[in-house]
Amino acid sequence: MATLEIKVPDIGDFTDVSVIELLVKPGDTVQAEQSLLTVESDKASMEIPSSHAGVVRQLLVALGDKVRQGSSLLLLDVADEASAPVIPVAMASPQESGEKPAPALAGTALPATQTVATEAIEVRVPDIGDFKDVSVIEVMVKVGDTVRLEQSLITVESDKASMEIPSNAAGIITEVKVKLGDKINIGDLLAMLQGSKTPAVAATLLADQKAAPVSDQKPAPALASQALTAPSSVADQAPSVAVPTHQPGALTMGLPHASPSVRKFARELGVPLAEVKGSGLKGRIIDPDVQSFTRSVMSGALQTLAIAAQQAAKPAAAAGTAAVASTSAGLGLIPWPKVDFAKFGPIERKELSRIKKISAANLLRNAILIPAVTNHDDADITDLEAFRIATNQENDKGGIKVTMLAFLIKACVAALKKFPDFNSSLDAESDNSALIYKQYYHIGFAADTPNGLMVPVIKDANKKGIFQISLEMGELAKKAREGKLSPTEMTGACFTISSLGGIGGRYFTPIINAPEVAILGVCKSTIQPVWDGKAFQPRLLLPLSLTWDHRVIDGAAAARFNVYLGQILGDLRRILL
Ligand code: CAO
Repeated sequence: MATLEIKVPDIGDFTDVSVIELLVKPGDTVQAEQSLLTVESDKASMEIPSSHAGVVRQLLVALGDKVRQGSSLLLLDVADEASAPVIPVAMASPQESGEKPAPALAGTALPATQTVATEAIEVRVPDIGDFKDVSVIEVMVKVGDTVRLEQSLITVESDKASMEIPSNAAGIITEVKVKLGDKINIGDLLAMLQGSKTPAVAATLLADQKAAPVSDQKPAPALASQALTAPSSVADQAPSVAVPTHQPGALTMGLPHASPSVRKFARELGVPLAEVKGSGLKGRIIDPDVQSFTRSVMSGALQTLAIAAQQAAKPAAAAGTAAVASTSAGLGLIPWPKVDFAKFGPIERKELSRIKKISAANLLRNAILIPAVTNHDDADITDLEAFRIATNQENDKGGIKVTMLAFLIKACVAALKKFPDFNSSLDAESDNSALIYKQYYHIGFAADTPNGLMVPVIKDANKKGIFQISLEMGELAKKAREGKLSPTEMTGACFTISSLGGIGGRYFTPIINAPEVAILGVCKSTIQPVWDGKAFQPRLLLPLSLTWDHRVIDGAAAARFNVYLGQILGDLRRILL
């Protein structure tokens, strides 16, 4: 075991870039090329990969630190034989680049025509820490694929994180023992492969596979035929391969090269990574690549919708429209205007924050793909606000401030219980042909942060009181503003509330946070004259804007939901009924 100091590699023109995301922590097992952290300059963000596989001993940077090429990032415990530099995926061959071959491989390259023994190897789930019964969400290899040592075979996901499981050997996959949706644990058999666990042999085997496409369905022909004709001089008559000496060359792996977080992001958007062009280091696919892919698909979808609308409106001209469309990149919309704003006055260009870029892709998808309708209503919160103020005056529970949003969360839980369709999601696995009803009540709330909009989630809001919800909300909102929310704290919501009440405004049309089916927008309460049958009374009215997915919810149900919500907020005792 050796401890290596992992440093920032050559990152081009980036100097003194800020660390905006730490993707690993002490104790984590990382693979070579796995992203360790994300840095952001005023121009772009990029993930910094590990040059080695190993276990993180200590982080040497914190969020907000500035780093540049050569800055120390972390200490990594690596196996002795792994402490030599790793050959990066898809690197240029040493001959082409003029570099020396990586020492470990150069020093152990086998002589020409040496026979190398391969064996049938079981690839099992290694120690993956606290993860139990995690779901297989991606199988990255198939029978016949050639894999290298430490290459990711599958991705698993728990409710906390996703992780890629690497191969403990190099060779050709002969059997894949898991499929999508399987639950796996440490020690489970993942795959069988014909190959070697010895790094030197493994590397040499792989070096010889340059000509064999790794994603080929059949076993790589060269290897297969050599296995048949090779002298059976190896114990157990194991197939053996005559391996001519090769410098390690460009290993063109058939898999898209992306970190688990990027894979997860792509899956959420339904983006096929294989079709995305990576702009990161060594062609690595990074978040902005997924976003721009989504944008291009979405603009295509919009343009197709526009064509459909044109054709519906002008049936006679439809053929002509389609013909024009097909000549302009197959689509009918005029392009987004490109304006040289500087012609009209001084300007300044500022890159969008990473969060803004991510939410942009999500918002665009949700705005386009959900047939959303918004109902506006008012709730009379005169008594509730008086009760809230009185409670805050009495409150001796460590200075917890009871907020209107905490009452709204409780009221929404009651409404979700009464109208379960609002607590459902379309089953994307079956092409939206079923609804999944959730029996838990996790409520997201939009928080405005310097970096953009974030949605922390109050878990099990049905089991919590107003004080606890107020306290948690305060903590989560603070974390959101400081950029310290963990993925767990931002996932799993059934329904979201977006409150602009502290700021102002009357009504707005919030965008549903897919795969949720509704969202409640709340604006500033104002005193309004309300007719009580005899006279106008000054009442405090809270404007509510409920946006709902018309595929799941009907207008009448939405109106009832809002009315019920108003009744609860008008008299919280109704929750007890
Ligand atoms: N009507 C009138 N006043 C309200 C109100 C309402 N509906 N809701 C809150 N207020 C008042 C509170 O009484 C409080 O006033 P005081 O400081 O005088 O007590 C003030 O506004 C701040 O309220 P709060 O501390 O209770 O905070 P909050 O619960 O309203 O908001 C949070 C917390 C995190 C939701 C908020 O800070 C925030 O980020 N809101 C923006 C959300 C957003 O951006 N939504 C848009 C998403 S779509 O782009």
